[in-house]
Amino acid sequence: MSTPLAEVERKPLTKKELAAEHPTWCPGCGDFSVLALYFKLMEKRRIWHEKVTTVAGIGCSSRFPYFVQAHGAHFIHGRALPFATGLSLSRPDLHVFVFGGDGDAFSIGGNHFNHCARKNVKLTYLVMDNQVYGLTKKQTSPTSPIGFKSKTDTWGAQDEPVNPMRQALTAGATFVARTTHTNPKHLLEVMEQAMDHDGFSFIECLSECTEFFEGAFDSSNPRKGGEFLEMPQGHDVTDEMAAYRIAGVPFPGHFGVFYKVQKTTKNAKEAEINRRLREKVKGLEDWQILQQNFDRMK
Ligand SMILES: Cc1ncc(C[n+]2csc(CCOP(=O)(O)OP(=O)(O)O)c2C)c(N)n1
Ligand code: SF4
Ligand SMILES: [Mg+2]
Repeated sequence: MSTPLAEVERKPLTKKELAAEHPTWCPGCGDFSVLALYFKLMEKRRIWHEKVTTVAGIGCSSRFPYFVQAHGAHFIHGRALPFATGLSLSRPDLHVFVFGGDGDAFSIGGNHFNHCARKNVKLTYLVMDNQVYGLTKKQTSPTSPIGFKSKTDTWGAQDEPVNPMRQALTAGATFVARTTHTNPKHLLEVMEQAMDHDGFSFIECLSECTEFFEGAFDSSNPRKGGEFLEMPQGHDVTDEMAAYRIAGVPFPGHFGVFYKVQKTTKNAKEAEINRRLREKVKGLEDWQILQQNFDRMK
């Protein structure tokens, strides 16, 4: 049997070939690191231009697809996941990556997050959590800690923040992990594992906003005197209750894969429905199937 062309002739894409316009993020923004590791992942896993699919909502972090020289969409604030769901269901040959911020994911897009997770749509959602609204210049976000002073809480935030790990677990996500922009090796490993997961994979990546919340994650960064804690020894990634408990460890908490189980994806269920329906209309052209539907509606 001959080797497929793609394997013999194509070299992995380089960063130069994948980079589009120069990122407009502020110097030192954590989002640079996520982009660099995304390029590394494409190179390492030999994902070609026509297979790279980067979707985002609105926010500094959501500018991501602009900076990738491949297919992608900068969609509506909080609506990246419904868009990506359609893409994932209709193009099983692609792995869809979705990037966004904490506001995009847990405020305006909170509803979509829960439903995409429970439906187990096959895609990877990486939230660049800076615990603030960066693009709109420092409002309290759903993950801002109590006491954080912003333009919307000049006296300091008072509301209990969302815990992204617990939110994802409760919503029914089948892969839940946490990493940080200051640990590139860890970030790449987690992204790779998420990509290999057959289902909805969620990553919270701490990504510092140097402009509006400088030093927010120093306590998780050994280079700044903090501590990077991996998952507790012997943690069973299929134990949901254990994952939930670990997610409750006070900030900066643990990093790694909290939870990973295999469940039937929305993609597989839809494919099965399509297969069964196709059986019923076997031998008919697409236009004849449409005609039948119209006739039924008369
Ligand atoms: C429907 C809608 N509502 C509000 C906005 C204004 N807006 C743009 S980005 C943003 C929040 C950005 O915060 P986050 O998602 O955390 O991303 P970051 O900029 O921090 O990366 C808001 C409120 C908008 N663009 N569209
Ligand atoms: S405002 Fe914050 S999140 Fe936005 S680019 Fe600047 S450092 Fe990054
Ligand atoms: Mg943010």
